[in-house]
Amino acid sequence: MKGFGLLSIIVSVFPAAHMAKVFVYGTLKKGQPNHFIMKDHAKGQAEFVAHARTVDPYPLVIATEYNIPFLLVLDKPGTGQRVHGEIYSVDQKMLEFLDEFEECPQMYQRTLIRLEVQDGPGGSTPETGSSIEAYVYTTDTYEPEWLEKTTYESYDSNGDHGLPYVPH
Ligand code: PCA
Repeated sequence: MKGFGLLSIIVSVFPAAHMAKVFVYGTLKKGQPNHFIMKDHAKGQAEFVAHARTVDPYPLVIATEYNIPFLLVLDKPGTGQRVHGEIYSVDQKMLEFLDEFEECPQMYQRTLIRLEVQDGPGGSTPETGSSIEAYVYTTDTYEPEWLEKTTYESYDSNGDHGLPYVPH
């Protein structure tokens, strides 16, 4: 059969083999303006794994005319806060959609970071307090003045910062 390669055999035997973990900290979180994407099966599969926070601190800032949240990767350790978010297990189709949606690699770059697992829904959730790696959309292409901005521990589009996300 055409296209029935080794990967498709592995995936059919171990469906989890092609799942990737993604940590979302911004508009993709529950209750935030782009969360609908994570629930849209036409875009692929995304299953909530657990709440988590970054092991290392990072500046999470809100920038551009659209009030977009960005996690900045700096070469200055210790700047920013331990950022809270949600880990999802996503299939290849969703990962590809998210890369396109997040304009990766032009606007964001998908990098691996270490997370401390907080509460999850149980079942196969990794243990609370354990550390796991997941992909996250960070950026290293920011304006110098973004470093002067307020940093947030937990993003909320409707927070009292008064900078709601502008869909575009
Ligand atoms: N979407 C991605 C990166 C920032 C954003 O708004 C997220 O929620 O993690």
